[in-house]
Amino acid sequence: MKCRRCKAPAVIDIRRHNAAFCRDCFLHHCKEQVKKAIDEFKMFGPDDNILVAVSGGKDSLALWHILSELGYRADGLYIGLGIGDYSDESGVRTRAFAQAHGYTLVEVSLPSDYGYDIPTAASRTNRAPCSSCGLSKRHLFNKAALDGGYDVLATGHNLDDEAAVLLGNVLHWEPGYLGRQYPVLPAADGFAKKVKPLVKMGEREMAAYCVLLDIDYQVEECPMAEGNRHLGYKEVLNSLEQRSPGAKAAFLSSFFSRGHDHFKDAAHVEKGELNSCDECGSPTTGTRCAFCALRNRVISETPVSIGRKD
Ligand code: Q46
Ligand code: ZN
Repeated sequence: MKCRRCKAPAVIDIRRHNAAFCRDCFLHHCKEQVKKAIDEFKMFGPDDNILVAVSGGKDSLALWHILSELGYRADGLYIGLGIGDYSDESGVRTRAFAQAHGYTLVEVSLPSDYGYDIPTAASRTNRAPCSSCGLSKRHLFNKAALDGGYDVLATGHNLDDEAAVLLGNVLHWEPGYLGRQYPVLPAADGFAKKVKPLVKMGEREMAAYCVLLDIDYQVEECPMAEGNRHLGYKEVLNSLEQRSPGAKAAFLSSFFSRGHDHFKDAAHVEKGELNSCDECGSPTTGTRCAFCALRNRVISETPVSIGRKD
């Protein structure tokens, strides 16, 4: 197996590109793919300040590294979710990575700043852990990007993640979700611009990127992910990909180029008219945003002291 670019011995093959690469050409390829996504979807420019949501996993650490290598001004945002050892270790890895590279890391802790953690939220609300977790993260990502004056918030969702979400949205024909599923969501009143620069990168490639650069990432899966239906969708798509390499990327990219536009209006309709949350000022269709409602519900039964930042 030889490198497509320089003909040296290859260290990785990417079947959907029908190509193999040596170490250096693979690292170059990853940066090129990210650059391509940034340009194609007009994610941001060289003068923008980017906040990268980092979890300590391979995707977000690799994204932070690639953006910095490409010369962008990118700070990291780590949210401590209070998921036992998993969160402790993810935090340690993220801090060590930031320090080793001289990157700026912004930290928010759900337990110390907001008085609850994800396992408690899940049990107190009877919601799936990922539902409370996703809601909390979305709110805090947005808040950190706006409060910090960043132009854009970048997340490490990769091709596999996005294809799995798309399959779920299609299986349930969710027009509002389909309308919002795009690599760029523009800024709006109370909402930061959000981008996903890894949409052209597979999960396996991101792991290889970290291994080849000795990036020590959190390899453990989140212990609360069990039952997350996206894991099942990923398995289905992987077996499809096995049979016909490129199927996953084609599914996702054809949706972006040919399907998404048909659902754009549904996304706007679902948002409805927005007010400011009574408690935190975030946009909401009611009087209190979903984050404050969740937090109130969880902490009203949790006797802990709360040091609020907002
Ligand atoms: S951290 Fe949170 Fe994920 Fe764990 S509880 Fe689910 S959403 S799986 S990316
Ligand atoms: Zn609120």
